Order: sequence, then C-alpha cells, then structure tokens
Amino acid sequence: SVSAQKMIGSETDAQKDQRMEWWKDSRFGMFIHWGLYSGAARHEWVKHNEKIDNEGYQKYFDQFNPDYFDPNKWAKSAKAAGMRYAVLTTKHHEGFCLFDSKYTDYKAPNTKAKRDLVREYVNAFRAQGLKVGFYYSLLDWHHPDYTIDEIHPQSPADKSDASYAKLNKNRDMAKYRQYMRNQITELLTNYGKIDVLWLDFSFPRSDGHGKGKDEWGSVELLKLIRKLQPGIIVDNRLNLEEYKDGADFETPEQVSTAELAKYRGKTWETCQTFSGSWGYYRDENTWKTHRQLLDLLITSVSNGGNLILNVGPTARGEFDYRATNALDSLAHWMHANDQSIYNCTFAPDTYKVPEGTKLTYNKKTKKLYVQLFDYPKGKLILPGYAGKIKYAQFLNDHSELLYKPTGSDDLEVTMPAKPPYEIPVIELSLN
Ligand code: H79
Repeated sequence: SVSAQKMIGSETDAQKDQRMEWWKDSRFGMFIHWGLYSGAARHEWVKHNEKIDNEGYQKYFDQFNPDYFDPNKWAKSAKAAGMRYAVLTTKHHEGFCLFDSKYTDYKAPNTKAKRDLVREYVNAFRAQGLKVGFYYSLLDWHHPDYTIDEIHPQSPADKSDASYAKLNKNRDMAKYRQYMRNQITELLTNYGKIDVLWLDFSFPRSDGHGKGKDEWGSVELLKLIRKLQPGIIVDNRLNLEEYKDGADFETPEQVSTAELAKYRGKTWETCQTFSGSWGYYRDENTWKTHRQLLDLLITSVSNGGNLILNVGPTARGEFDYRATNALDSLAHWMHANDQSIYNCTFAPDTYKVPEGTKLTYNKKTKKLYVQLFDYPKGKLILPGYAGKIKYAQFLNDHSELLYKPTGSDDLEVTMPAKPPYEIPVIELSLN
C-alpha cells in the first residue's frame, strides 16, 4: 500500500481547496520583473551572463531613477487585460530590493527613487481589486554571506572543491538564511494581506555546489510563511517535493503549449514572457504575437491551469509600447470572451474537441466554450454533440449560431464567412 505522504502542517484537503479557490477561478495573472537589470536592458540574468561582480554592477544602482513609475497605470493595464492577480519581484537574483528593508542598504529607498516601491505597487493593485503577490528570489548574487555556487556570477572557472572553498571561506549560509527569514517577515507583515508568494528557485546538486531545501532552510521558511499569512498561496520551488503540503502549485516555466496537456489534473500556473527574457530587454526581437499569447491563455485554461504573463517595465518604470500594445489586444479579447476563461477548466470527456478548436468549460455556469483557432469554412462540425446542446451563440456579441443534425451523432453549425476577430468563441448551452 502507499504510505501517507509527509506533512509540514495539518491542513485538510477541503481547507486547501477553499484557500486555493480564488486562484483557480482567476486563471490569468500578471508577473512583473523589475529591478536594476531593467537599466542594463539585456536580460535579468545579465550579472550572471556577463560575470559582473558587485562593484561592476554598482552603476545600475547609481543610475536607477524610475521617474515614470506609476503603479496605478500598471494596475489599470493588468485589470483591463483581464488579469486578476499580480506578482512583483520584490528582490530578484541580483539581490536589489524594491522595498524598504531594515536588513540591507541595497534597496530602492537608497536610490534616486527614494521610496518603497513595493508599497506603492501593493496599494495600486489592491485599489483595482486585484490580488497581490510577491516574488522573492532565494538566490542572491549580492549578499556577502550567500555562498558561491554553480550558477553564481563568480563561480570558479575550474569548478574544483578547493576553489569553491577558498571563495566561500568568509561566507555563511546560516546568516543568509536568517536574512531571508527577516526579509520575508517584513514582506508578510508590513503590507497587509499578501495573496501569493513566488519563491525562486532550487537547484540541488550532489556535489554540494547547488542549493536546495537544506541550504534555504525550506521547511522552517514555509512554516514561518504560513504562520504570518495563513491564506497565502506558495509556489513549488522550495525543493519540498517529499511533503504533500510543501507547495501549492506547479510552475511550468516558458514551456510550449503542446507540453501543457501534461499538467491536466494538477494545480498549476505556467509563467510566460512576451519576448523570452523576464527583465526588460530592449533589443530582443522575439516578441510573441497576439495569437500566440491567446494560445497560451486558452491552452492553459483548457488544461485546467493558470497563465501568469510577464511584463518587464523599463528602468523609467513604465511598460514599453510593445508590452502596452500586447496588453491592449488582450484587453479587447478578454472584454468579449472572459466568461470562457474565469471559473473555467477542461471540458468533461463526453464532449469531443471539434477540429481546429480548443474547449473550455465554465464550472459555475456549466456552459461549454469552443475557441476557434482555425476558423471553419462555412460550417463547424460538433462531433457526437447531437442531443447535447440547446443553444449556440458567439460569446462576443451573443449573436445566434444556427445548427442542425447531420444524420449521424454530429451537429453542424452554420458559420458566418468571416470571423469577427482573431480566435472567436462559441458559447454552447448544454442540455
Ligand atoms: O525570474 C524568472 C527567471 O529569471 C527565473 N525564473 C523566472 C520566473 C529563472 N530563470 N532561469 N531559471 C529560473 C531556471 C534556471 C536555469 C538554469 Fe541555467 C539552468 C540555471 C542553471 C542551468 C540558464 C542556463 C541559466 C544558467 C545557465
């Protein structure tokens, strides 16, 4: 027989379902990666990629001056796009804190911004009725006690134990663990109710030059988090896979839509970028199209998961025009079709997926939605749907779609010659 999985706390399945309900119903969130790397404007891993030390990175701290920072604009843009929650990098791997921490000088209040930017973010997003989340990097490439490991910018070229030992002689992870507990306590105490905590990430290695649950003190950290914010939802990157309650959701990062089917039945959120990097990357020319972004959103929901779509604001603190345009297009689509996203999941097995479409099913209204990826020529066949539906209409304008049986078990929907816009949605009322 299968033995009970280990537990850290004592929450029941029913209690967890209740805690996760808003999150599962929301389906669409905004990730925001903003930090000193936004000024370098060539990837949030620039410090690692170019092996820059603290001294070499100091220019980005000195230059940081977000004169256009207005989180009310960010929040309005997220809300308009149909996003229901947001997660902001309070500290990324570079170690720079957007919040006013007592435990470091490496923070926004000590830059030209001269203030706690996290507080303004929290207030603005809450004011729009959005749930508020914090990203906090477990990695810290600035802290003097954080040991040099395999993926640290100053990782030794020869990878020998002796080289690591020499570099780490004055570094003490116990002190860094305390620093993290202190900062997470600040974040989960000083800003009211926080809805999501997104910790990033574990990379355990048998040679000791990675980091996982022992290096982070993950069990103790999670207990602290749950004590400070009992309702909070925590990602799965603390390396606590052996515990049933060591994580609330899986986090497939930048995976293809084809891979998302594998997560059906789990609790998950795929995190995705507009252009490849998370931090603002001026010269990146790999921006996803409107259709690709919709595909990510719909494919996530049609497999029972969430999409958290990332924006990398510029060093001046605003969304650049490419991000703004993409969000505006999503806003139009969501205005017309958000009932096929919120409260939705994959369709019951009795409904076959018509060719060139994806299905979502609204758990609250019990309506079935057909997302038309390949617009049908003249007619759409609903395979095996005879006797199963009682009305069909476009969701965007509630215009009736006529249908008839084909003689077999199928139904044939008569379609207008042209789609009203990209990826229209048919709403089916079920018998
Ligand atoms: O914050 C965003 C990213 O910066 C961060 N997570 C999202 C949400 C992230 N980026 N990469 N990773 C997490 C996974 C790390 C991958 C690695 Fe590697 C593979 C680290 C070491 C091997 C890529 C290749 C980076 C260095 C070499």
